[in-house]
Amino acid sequence: MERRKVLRLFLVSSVAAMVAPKLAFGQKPFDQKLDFSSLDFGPDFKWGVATAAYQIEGAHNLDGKSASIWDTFSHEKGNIKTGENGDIACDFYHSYEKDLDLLKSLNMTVFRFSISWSRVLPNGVGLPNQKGLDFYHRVIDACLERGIEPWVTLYHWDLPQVLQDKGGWMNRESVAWFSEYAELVTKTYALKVKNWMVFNEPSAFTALGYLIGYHAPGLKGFKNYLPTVHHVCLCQAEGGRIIRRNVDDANIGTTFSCSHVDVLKSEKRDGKSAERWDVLLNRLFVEAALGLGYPIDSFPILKKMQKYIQPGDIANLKFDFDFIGVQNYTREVVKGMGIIPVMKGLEIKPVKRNVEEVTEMGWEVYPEGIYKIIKQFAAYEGVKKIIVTENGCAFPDDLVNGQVHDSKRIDYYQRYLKQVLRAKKEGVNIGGYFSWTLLDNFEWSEGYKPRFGLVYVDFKTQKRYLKDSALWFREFLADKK
Ligand code: GCO
Repeated sequence: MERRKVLRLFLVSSVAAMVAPKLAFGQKPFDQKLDFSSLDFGPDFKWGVATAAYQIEGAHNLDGKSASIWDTFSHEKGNIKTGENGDIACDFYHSYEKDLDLLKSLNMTVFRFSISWSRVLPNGVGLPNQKGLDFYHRVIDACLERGIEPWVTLYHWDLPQVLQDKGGWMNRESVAWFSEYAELVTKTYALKVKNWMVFNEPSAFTALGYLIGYHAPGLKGFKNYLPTVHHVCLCQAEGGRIIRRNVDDANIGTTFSCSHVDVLKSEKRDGKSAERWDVLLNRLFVEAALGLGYPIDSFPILKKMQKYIQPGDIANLKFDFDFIGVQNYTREVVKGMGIIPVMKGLEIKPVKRNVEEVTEMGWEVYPEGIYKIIKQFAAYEGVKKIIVTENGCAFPDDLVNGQVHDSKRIDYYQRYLKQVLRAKKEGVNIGGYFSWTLLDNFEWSEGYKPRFGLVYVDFKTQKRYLKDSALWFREFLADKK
């Protein structure tokens, strides 16, 4: 419940927990007839899953890897609701072949994963760790051997702790550090990996980690957030240029956590808050990449970023990405705070809403939201193609006789996919859809409790079990074979 709530300052939704309808013995949970099929998305549409290094790999200090800010943060008491950490996670470091076999069995052909910076550059810069580089060679080779495309995210939140000790993203030197990391990785895998993403959700990791302190490294305040935003925006574009230089025929994108923003009532101050929330969540990073600069008029506190901007920076924020990754789960509903601005320029008031359906994260199930946010991003002239690089849901899963009848998760996917297809049929150039996620994994400050996976992981035994939602995708994608 907390992550998005914290980020949007607590929108409270109190909903009686829905009890998943029990299935009659032997009834397939996906007999529901759909009025569309995977063929409607076209023969070139990419179907896959998204994952992240810290959330699945484990091997947190093995074979030369140094600590990331998430290793540090998850070991600090009180930061993780369940007191858990990613030391072992799904042990993907050792089980990657088995997990990629599972992915292939679902008729999916894309595996999106991130590289752990501190695994390949334990000092953050300088001497590479060959064992770390070799691990990702093994993962990429295992993908290719199975006819799966590796899609690599350069940065999914796990900054080397040694760099955070020098100020991390707040330090202007982070641009040089990130460039050195991107050079190493793109040159190492240039011949095997053609699909790249620079960042995963900059609006999330900058606000959660440097404004609100809910994620690693746990810092708060605009004095930490604003330099972080600017340096990350510089790296977003520089990372694109580095990939373009080092990888022939690269398909280069970057991903954005984004949600349609609605106002609770049509009061003037609600509209102002919705506009500011739309900037923080949806516009700030994509508009920088598109050469539109920073939307200061809609979020005046961004003026304070000026002192971190050096001559030539604004021009360097722009990069011509081949695709934009849209990552959507829910929608945001905001209400103005007329009396005491909660965070200076960000006046958002928690709203009590009785929503019909809410996931285990407390996020409203609002399928039309993915259609609306795709259309919002597609409306930018510079956006050439959209890939839904994350969409999925956490619901409580019961493992019974090796099966998980997760009908609510199947229903969620069917309804969200219908809205993605709606946008595509209206002419939006949508090139793919990646489920978040393959395996139940470490859900950041919520630990392992929220299960997003298509595959159930018994973390005591590390055994995997295909949920009904995985079986549904296998059948849904069988048409495409
Ligand atoms: C994100 C991250 C993922 C999350 C997923 C579920 O989008 O925040 O990319 O790491 O685990 O979104 O919250």
